[in-house]
Amino acid sequence: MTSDPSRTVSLPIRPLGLLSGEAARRAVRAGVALPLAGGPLAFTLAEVPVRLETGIARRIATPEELETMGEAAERALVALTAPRAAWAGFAPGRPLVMGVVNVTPDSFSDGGDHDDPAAAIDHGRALMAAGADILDIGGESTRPGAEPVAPEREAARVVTVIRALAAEGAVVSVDTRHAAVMRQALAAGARIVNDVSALAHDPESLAVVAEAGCPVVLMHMRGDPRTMQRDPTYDDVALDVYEHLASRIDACRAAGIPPERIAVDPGIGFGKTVEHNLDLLRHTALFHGLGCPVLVGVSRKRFIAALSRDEPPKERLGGSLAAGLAALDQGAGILRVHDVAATAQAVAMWRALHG
Ligand code: PMM
Repeated sequence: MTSDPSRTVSLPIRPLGLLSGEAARRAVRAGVALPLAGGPLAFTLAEVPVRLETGIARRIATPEELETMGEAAERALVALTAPRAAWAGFAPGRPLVMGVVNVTPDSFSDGGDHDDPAAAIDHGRALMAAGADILDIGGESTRPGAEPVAPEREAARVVTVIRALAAEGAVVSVDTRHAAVMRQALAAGARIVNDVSALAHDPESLAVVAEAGCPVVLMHMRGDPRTMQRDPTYDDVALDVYEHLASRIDACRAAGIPPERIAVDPGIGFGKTVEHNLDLLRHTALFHGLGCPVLVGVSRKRFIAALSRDEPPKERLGGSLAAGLAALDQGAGILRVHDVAATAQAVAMWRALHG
């Protein structure tokens, strides 16, 4: 094969007709399905979208047909089907629960609940006890319209909390767009960087992550939190987000961050309308073509209320679970959530049914 190894496979292939558990294993053995990211799910059909001047054509193909569609499709299939390496020390195959600890006065979901370090540490402990695999600790609200926080202030909010929880054995990710905060958080014991700008906001962030050798979450965001909800438009939201994430994986690779360390996230609610969010969730399986674990954050987000009865954030658990489970049905590997106990229980049930 004469492919350029510095480029991420970007031919998008959307797996359809998903099977799980024993049915998936039998269909793969029978040659009528392909494993999705190594399993436990498998797909029996795929949609291959092609951008034309007149719009997007979508061809439905069987696994057999995909294998005859040329080199780019062949490489995309390898990325879609290959078993994943361990990420952040977690073996693949079991969905992870990432519990949110916002040390902020103004996050939309829990702002002000734990903005003093002692309360945040207690909250982190409670989330670990409730079954969180990872604690995602952030000191800057990225809710729509939020004003940026100076990195020194942000670091001051999170470092004590990270140090305490990491010392107690938590796997901590730091939710930040700022290289200086990443550096201090990693020095305090954070093991993962979670950046809603996919390491594009701060020119030094790629180097910080490359040098630390740590895993990273690349999330898609359109614009910045202050302006992102002002009439977001896309040609095709799933394809545009896919291509953006592919280009950020390329930027990481060029900076010395290998794809095995990367998880990707379509960024639900970040520069998206309700319909964009739904479309992205329906296309979760597409993102496996990037070859990385897929993280999804739907917890308590506004689109849930918009589709229901305009409930406030803390009354959005039902919609959060339904959307999270829909993402698991398409192979999402990590759910970023506020309600850890309920999510861990839902994941246990999902695994018993689909694993
Ligand atoms: N959402 C929020 C903040 N950080 N990070 C990732 N990777 N994915 C998300 O969906 C995400 C995030 C906003 O939610 P919050 O204010 O409740 O933390």
